Amino acid sequence: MSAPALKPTAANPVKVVVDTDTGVDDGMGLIYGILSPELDIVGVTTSFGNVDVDKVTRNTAVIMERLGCRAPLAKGAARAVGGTEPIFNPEIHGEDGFGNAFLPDPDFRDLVDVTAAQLIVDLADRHPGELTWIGLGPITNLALALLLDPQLPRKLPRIVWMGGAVSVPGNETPVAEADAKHDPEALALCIAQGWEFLQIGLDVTDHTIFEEEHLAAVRASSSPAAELIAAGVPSYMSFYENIIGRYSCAMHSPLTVAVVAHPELITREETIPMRVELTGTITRGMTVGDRRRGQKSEARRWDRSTPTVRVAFEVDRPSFLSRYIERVTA
Ligand SMILES: [Ca+2]
Repeated sequence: MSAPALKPTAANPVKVVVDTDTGVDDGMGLIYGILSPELDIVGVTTSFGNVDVDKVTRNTAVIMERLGCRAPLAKGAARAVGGTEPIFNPEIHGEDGFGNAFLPDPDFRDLVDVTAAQLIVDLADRHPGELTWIGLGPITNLALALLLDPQLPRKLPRIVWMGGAVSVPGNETPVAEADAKHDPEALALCIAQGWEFLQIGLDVTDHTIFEEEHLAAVRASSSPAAELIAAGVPSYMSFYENIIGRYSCAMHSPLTVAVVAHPELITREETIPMRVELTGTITRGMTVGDRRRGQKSEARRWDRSTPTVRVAFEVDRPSFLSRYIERVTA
């Protein structure tokens, strides 16, 4: 199923549902989404992932309330549809899931009494053919929404998901990216739907880096967004410093939100057949894209029914980072 390419503008924004496991970088992504006039956030849903779903929902509500986002917020999955036990990462995202900022409790003023999966189905019914689903964590809620409504792909045309690693190593294991590893069965189900599915994986996000100069710019601003980021990001940067030797962090989720607002940020992408490793003893959760050239032989080609996914391989990093800093410090 192919949907027309989007060119969102402030006058003609794209309607989005943001599904998040906030999470420092996810919070930074949600912040960018709320501040972007090219995006009309019609719903926010939460998932387990970086930390448990209660902490995620709390962090998400804090950000929405501080920035005046009045979209309905629904709490989602606490664990994988595939039954995998969740593994949380407080050493990366903090005990509170937002960089040990321990921000005051939100009011949960827009928390609705339906599950994330139900809210996704309801919003797709309310806006048929119009929504883009932006996933910043495990893809569990989308898989659950599909199980509630198998017609969902006809109503919800576009999926943009942060996760996977096709041409680079994983981060949770040598080959698996964390969000893919959290719920590989959900990912396999979702990519099999024939959706227009854009994957923003470690291929591009690991090289899109928030540096000390960006933190300095954020600290120099007193905007509500900058204050949130300045509270959450330093401990996340310290975690990366231990890994890559630089006080900095990867902008996984912010980049994913930004390419929906500004599709031209993607400068190279390929549409490739993709499979998710479900049974490997050391490779479970790996996103295996077939990038072989010249595989004309039927015997060596993957089955034609293999789902294809658009995978971003290069982005305009300077433009993204300057837009990000400009918007959150304004
Ligand atoms: Ca995430």
